[in-house]
Amino acid sequence: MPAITLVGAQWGDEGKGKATDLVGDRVDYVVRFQGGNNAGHTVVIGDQTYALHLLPAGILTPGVTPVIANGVVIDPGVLFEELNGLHERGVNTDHLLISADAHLIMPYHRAMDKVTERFLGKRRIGTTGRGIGPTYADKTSRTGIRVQDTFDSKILRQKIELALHDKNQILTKVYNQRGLEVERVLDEYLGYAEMLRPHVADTSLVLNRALDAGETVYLEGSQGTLLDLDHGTYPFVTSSSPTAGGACSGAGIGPTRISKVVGIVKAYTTRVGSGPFPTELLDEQGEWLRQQGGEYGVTTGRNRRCGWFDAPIARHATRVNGITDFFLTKMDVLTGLERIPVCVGYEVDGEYHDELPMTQTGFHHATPVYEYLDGWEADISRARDFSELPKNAQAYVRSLEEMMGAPVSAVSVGPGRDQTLELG
Ligand code: 2SA
Ligand code: GDP
Ligand code: MG
Repeated sequence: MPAITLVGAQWGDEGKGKATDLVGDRVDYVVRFQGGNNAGHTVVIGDQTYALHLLPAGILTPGVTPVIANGVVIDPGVLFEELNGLHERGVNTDHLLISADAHLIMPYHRAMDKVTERFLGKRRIGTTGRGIGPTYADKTSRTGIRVQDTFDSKILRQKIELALHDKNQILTKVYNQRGLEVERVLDEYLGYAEMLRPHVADTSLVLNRALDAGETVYLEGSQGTLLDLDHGTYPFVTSSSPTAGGACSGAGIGPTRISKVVGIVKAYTTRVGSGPFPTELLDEQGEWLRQQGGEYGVTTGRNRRCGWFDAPIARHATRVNGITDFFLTKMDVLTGLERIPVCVGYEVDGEYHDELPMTQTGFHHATPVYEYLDGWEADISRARDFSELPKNAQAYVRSLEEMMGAPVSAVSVGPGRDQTLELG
């Protein structure tokens, strides 16, 4: 059996938590392969709502093995807090597997994230402040600290000493902050070792063996394509690779294992954090979308920026991920609009573009060119079959499908499990 990847096709928050939860009983492993506790994935099961940050949404489905793979960055304090929170709600978390190779978010990473954002002022990225960027930066500089390092106090001490030698200079001399003490950081992280140990495994080996044995592995992306370090709106991106290629390196499986790449896309667009957003609505229409859609950050509580659907962005996602089909969410949010603008291309410095401009400057200058699709009045949140949607809602889905360049296999009309329409 194959591996299936779920990737956000926009700027995140498309509904990955819901989509992952839905496939839970059809898969054996659910794997987080990048990012960390910057993510906020919401799962609604009956009258219970869960907000997952670091743990894969599959942890909520009995029988599924949840995996935090090598590409993820782990803040151990947050990990155990999240595990305890679920445990208190009766969720069994004992079977969680964590890669020995995953990097750890350290206190100085969180501190660096905050001070650099403060320093950037108006030019800030708008990060979640969780230390994600500095942790991946250390990984790339080969000065990162991995889960397995907590098992060797000598190595851990050496690595923390080396890291703090630099980080304390920067924190104290450049940013006028208090430095961190080696002993305190060392004690804290050695303290995590015994709690981590029962979960730690060679997750790449586990997943490859599972695939060989015919089991299904589901790779749960976080953030989205336009936040990808390479394929997003750099520098206004996260520091990992939330695209399908990132799923392979972040989980340690080969691309030939992946048989399906599901793109998850909202019927409109949102973004949280800074950076270009051509269809953004800065007026009461944007506020209306925010309220109708409940568009507030699951991790930070920040207002999400809202705008109309942007087809060139979705096409870009189809291409860079090799999306085989789309899960289209939040259709219910658009109910009540007479006409719905959809961005089909951009005007950039007097020139028409039907794909993303090649440069960031071009994207910053992009003005959306809209086509207007007819809206619908009837409440669609109770629809249980595509044929029950008003004609104009069906036509909206079909138009998006054509513009995105891959078929829509499911439409979501509300946060609940049953508010999902599967298309043949
Ligand atoms: P970071 O913290 O270094 O990853 O921030 C870099 C950019 O990535 C964006 N980012 C996100 N965008 C959407 N949703 C995310 N998760 C939370 C949610 C966000 C929240 O589910 O609502 O609560 O604010 C997420 N995580 C990172 C971030 O906004 C920066 O633009
Ligand atoms: P994720 O990061 O991609 O998992 O998405 P978030 O959880 O950050 O944000 C999606 C929000 O929309 C959550 O509150 C979901 O419960 C909710 N949601 C998901 N699908 C739908 C839908 O079709 N309609 C509505 N109204 N809400 C939805
Ligand atoms: Mg989210």
